Amino acid sequence: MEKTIEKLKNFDGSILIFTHENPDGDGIGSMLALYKFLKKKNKDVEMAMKDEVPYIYNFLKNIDKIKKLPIDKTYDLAILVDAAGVFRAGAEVKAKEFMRIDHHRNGERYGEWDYIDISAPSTTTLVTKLLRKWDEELIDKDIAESLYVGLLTDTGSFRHSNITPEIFDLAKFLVEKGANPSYISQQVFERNKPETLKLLNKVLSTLQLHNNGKVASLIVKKDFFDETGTKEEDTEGFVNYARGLDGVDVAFIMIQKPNNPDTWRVSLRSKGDFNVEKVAKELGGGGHKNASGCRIKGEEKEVKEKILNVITKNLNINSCSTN
Ligand SMILES: [Mn+2]
Repeated sequence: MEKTIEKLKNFDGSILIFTHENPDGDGIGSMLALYKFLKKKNKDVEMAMKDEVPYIYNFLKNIDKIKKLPIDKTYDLAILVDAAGVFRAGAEVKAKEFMRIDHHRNGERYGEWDYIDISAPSTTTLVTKLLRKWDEELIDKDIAESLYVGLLTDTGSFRHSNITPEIFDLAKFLVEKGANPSYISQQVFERNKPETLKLLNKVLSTLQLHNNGKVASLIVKKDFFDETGTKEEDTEGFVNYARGLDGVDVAFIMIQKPNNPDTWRVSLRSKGDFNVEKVAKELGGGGHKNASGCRIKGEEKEVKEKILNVITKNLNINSCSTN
C-alpha cells in the first residue's frame, strides 16, 4: 500500500481510473472515491467504463462524470479497480503504465505499486485503507458514501463469510465520515421498478432444486426482458433468492445475453464453506469464495448441465434432482 501511495503522490501525468464491464457497486464505488480524492489532490484524473451505470447507483456524487470506454487517448497512468486484469474492462484502454487495486485472486500484475489483497471482502475496503493512510482528512461525505456502497454490496450487506471485526471498523469509520447506512440501503435496494418485479416473477418460475436441495438454479431467458420491458442490469441480486432457500449451499443464475443469445452470463453464490470460485474457475471465470461468475456459450440445457456437473463434483455428493 505504501508503494501505491508513493506512486500516486509523486505522479503528475494524466490518470484514468477504470473498472470491469457489467460494473457493480464495488467497482463503481472504488472508482468514484479514488476520483474525488485524487481531484482534491489536484491530479489530472478521469474515470471510465464500458457499460452504463446501473440506476441503483445513480444517487452517488460524480456518477455523471464517468466516461464511456473505449476512449481515444493514451493516459500516462490507468488505474484498474476491482478486476483481475485490463482485459476485464471489455474495451481497449490505452495507457503508458497500469496500476491495479483489487481483491481478486491471481490476475495481472503491473508494478510494485499494485495494491492487491485477496483477503479483503471488497476493493472499497482497500481504497478506504489507502485513502485513510494517505490523508484521512480529505475523506468527505461523498467519498465515504461511495466507499460504503462497495462495502455494502460486495459483502452481500455484511452477510458473506469473510466479514471480520476490521470490516465493521471500516464501516464505522465511513459512517462517521458521513455515509448514512439507512439512506444508502434504500437507494441501492429499495428503488425497484414494477417491471423488475414482473421480471423476477418470471425468473422465479424457473427455480429448480438439485442435489437433494443443496443446489438451486434460476434462468433468465432473453425473451423475459422484452416481455417485461427490463434490461440485463435489472437481474442484479436475483440469484440471492435461490441462495436464500433453506438447505441450499450453492445457487446459480444463468442470464442469456440479449444481444448474444448463444452466451450465458452465470452468477454463482454459496453459503459458508462451499467455494464457488473453484467452480467458476473450472468454467473459465473467477471471483470469490461466496460469489463468482463466468460466461458460457451454448444451448440452455447443455450449459446448465455443465454447471451442475462441476458443482456436483465439488460438492462430492451424488446428483439427485428433486424437481
Ligand atoms: Mn469487488
